[in-house]
Amino acid sequence: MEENLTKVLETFTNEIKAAKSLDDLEKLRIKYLGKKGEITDLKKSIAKLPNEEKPAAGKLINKTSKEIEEKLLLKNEEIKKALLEEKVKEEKIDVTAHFDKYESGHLAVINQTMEELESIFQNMGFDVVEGPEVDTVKFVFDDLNSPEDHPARSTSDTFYINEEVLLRPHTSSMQIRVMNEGKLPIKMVSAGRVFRNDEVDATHSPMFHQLECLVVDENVSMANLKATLETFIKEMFGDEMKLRYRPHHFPFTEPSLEVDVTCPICKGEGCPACGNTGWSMELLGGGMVHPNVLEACGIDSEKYTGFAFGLGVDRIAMVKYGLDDIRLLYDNDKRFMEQF
Ligand code: FA5
Repeated sequence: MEENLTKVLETFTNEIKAAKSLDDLEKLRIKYLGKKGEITDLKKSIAKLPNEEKPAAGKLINKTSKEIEEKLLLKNEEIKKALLEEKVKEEKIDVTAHFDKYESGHLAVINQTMEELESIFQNMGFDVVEGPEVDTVKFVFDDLNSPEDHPARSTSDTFYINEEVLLRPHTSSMQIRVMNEGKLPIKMVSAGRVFRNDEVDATHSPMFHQLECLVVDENVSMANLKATLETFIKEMFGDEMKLRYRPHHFPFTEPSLEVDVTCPICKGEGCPACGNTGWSMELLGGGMVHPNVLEACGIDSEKYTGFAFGLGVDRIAMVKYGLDDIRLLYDNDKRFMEQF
């Protein structure tokens, strides 16, 4: 019996060494410990032994059986560990591997500029207001003190939808909308698209953007207008930027002015881009709100005064980024857009 068991254990030890999979192990378990397994057979053969040999034989078989079970268990753990390691190796993420980047879009330069402007004015205590691009003749011209024969009213300058409704040619109609709300004092800005039948060139587009600014309160003066403009220009372009005021005429402000800034290309030295003047193109128009406009909105012009201005957002972006042609903002050229 002892000899038999030693042989069985020897063969088993060789076979388990060669086992590679859990399947192999299961086959070995059946071969040795299964119902018709070699150890089971030996156990059954005890019955045929003389009585005095039975206890020793039984003990020996149990010991060998236990040894086989332990070896199967150990090998089982070994194989499982190896399988897990293999799996981890296969699933390892190579963080240095090349992958195709998805291109993500971002705000267009105009919208970035508009947001920057709004944020500058918000920091100066202004409310940001939104209004419609399709507006009425009353708000765009009549209440803004525009004479019946003002050229801007003509169909060759402005896009009409019908006699009373049009695409706003400026954001100044927002002055009327806000003043009509009847809340004083007013300190607001409103930015958005405007439309004009202007011929396209380097500084004109038929659709462009303006930001309107309006302040109405007691004792508002031209000094407040200048201080606001100078603070905003420095916030937008830096301390070096200078302003130039030129007298102008608008029906809705008196006195009125236009503003240019230092040429962004030559920094005021004079160059072909600024026609050797050292000054940028015209950036904005403004002035003291005309008393007729205040009265049209039910505001006592004896008690209240105000200033207003409207600036060209596209031209602000051109100065900020040194662009020599407004069309760059609308061409949708990826090489241009990716730079912002
Ligand atoms: C006006 O539109 C007045 N509403 C501004 C104003 C508001 C004056 C409040 C007084 C009080 P103007 O037509 O000059 O003004 O236009 C204002 C700015 O819009 C210009 O200075 C310029 O920067 C820009 N602009 C005008 N036309 C175009 C265009 N076709 N393309 C691009 N920008 C333009």
